[in-house]
Amino acid sequence: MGRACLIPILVLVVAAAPLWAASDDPPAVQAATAKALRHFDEMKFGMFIHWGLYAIPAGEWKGKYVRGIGEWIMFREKIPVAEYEQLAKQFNPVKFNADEWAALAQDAGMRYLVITSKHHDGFAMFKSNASKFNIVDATPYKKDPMKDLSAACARRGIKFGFYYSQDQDWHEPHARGNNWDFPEQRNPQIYLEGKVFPQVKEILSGYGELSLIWFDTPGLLSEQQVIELRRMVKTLQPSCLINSRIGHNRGDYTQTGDNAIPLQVYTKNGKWEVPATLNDTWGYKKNDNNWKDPKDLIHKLADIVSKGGNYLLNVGPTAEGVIPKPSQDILRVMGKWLRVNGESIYGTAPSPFYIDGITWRATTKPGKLYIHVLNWPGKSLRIDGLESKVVKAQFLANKAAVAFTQKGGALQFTLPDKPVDPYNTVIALDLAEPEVRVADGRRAGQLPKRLDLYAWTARLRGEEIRYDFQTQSASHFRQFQQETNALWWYPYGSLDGTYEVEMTYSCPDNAAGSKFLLSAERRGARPESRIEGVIEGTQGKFVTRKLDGKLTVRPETDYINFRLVGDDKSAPMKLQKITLIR
Ligand code: FHN
Repeated sequence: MGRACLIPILVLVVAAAPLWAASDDPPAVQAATAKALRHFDEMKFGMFIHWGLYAIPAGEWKGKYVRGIGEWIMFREKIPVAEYEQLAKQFNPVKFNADEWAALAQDAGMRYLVITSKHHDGFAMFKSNASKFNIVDATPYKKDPMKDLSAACARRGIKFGFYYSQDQDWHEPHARGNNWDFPEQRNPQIYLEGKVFPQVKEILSGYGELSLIWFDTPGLLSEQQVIELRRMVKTLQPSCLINSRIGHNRGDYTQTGDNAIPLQVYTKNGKWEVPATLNDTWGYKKNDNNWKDPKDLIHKLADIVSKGGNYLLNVGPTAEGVIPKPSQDILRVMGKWLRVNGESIYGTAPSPFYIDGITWRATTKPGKLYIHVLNWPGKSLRIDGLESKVVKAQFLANKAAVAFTQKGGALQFTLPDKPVDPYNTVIALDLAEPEVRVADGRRAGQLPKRLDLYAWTARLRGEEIRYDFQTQSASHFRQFQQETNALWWYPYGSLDGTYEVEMTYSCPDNAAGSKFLLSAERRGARPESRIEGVIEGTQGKFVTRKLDGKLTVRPETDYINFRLVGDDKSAPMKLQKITLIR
């Protein structure tokens, strides 16, 4: 490839590099999978739906607010199976309208839809002969909404997929998760043969062509059991994609963590997807109104696509079958933006540049480069390192020409004072050649000496933490027993080295004094590298301070996180960014 970054080849690599040795599959299955992956890569944006019995308590149990994600209420409150089963008798989603849901996905510009056929609570939202604990046999509704939904999606050209919790099932003694009813030894094979295999067969047989099956939280099942599960899926529907959360590296494509966006362009491991929430829960919670701003979501869509991923954005319908109005409104704003700017998202390849800052992102197609201006830089924008000649530049929002100069490696746009599009102004560039060539030192995968980890690119963990767009900073670092509000960044192999660190933050003097911890960690292990310090007062002004100590981040590091430890007196501090210096 030399110095050039060849888009068609890049697309092929992204689409054709599965997670595991796909050669274990028969050739016809391999071909069907590769074709499905190419299509999956083009779609970019999908709707996730978490719908189940947990929408009845909706985050409250016996009059008490339950912290955390709504669909985990049974686990959090250790609700006995016999008691949880009673919820089914009340589940009657009379307002459910499959076509309205599919129409919403379509209006939002979502190209695929994935719905919970069975979540960890073990309740099947489809007619199942393998377990009576299903929507047709156990509820007054008595109908199978998945039949209508799969048909409505097919009519509207939306690819349809099922979420299925294969490992945790709190209803079953031999599955993982429920230690309050079933403390004795488990034999997962009994659970697999009695429930998982027959139900997976049911969902693959009764709902037309499944675009994908979305397994979750692997843990208990052995590699052999997972292989058997994979074989079953691919025998019934060879083109049905399997996500990485089937476990043991047996998926066709990767999930990042929930709401976790890789820091840089990430194509090493084949295709990937970010599952994400619109507020702080997946399943409906009546008091969760922490809705993300549509602008933020449009930025995140551009960010994810520019790094090579798909965005699977969740809605949590009520027990009556209604998608909450705020979710609908947000998604329609996204759809409106996509109707004008969709060519810069669908079917694009990732950025040929390394990701720097939060001003802009890039996506590409043969002969095209799209610059997504996320945070308006004022009257001009400079992009360094593009070697391909630009022959034309225009705003997608109004088709107006954009004035530019290109000298050496510097491409400079003259811009109006204010964004042309209030959400994300895309500048579409026509190049003189099909390939996008980027100078050595600027390409994706080559990082600069100083790399800013902005709060905006982190996953905000916790119910209280907030992001402020004005100051581009996060605050409310509160501490609770079960979860600490914190920022988590996901390098996904992009960083390797020992770095000096700066922190850009503000803190009122009277809130100063808490200890903070910045650490690089592997999942489930002790922090590999850490820097501790004390939040000093800054009279409420943003300052950049060098931290004592160095942070080592390895390709295997799962995340870097920032949090307060000890006490949360400094919770109102505002963290804008952490800068790593090589
Ligand atoms: O435990 C689940 C959670 O409830 C939700 O379904 C998410 C979606 O990605 N998956 C698991 C946690 O990662």
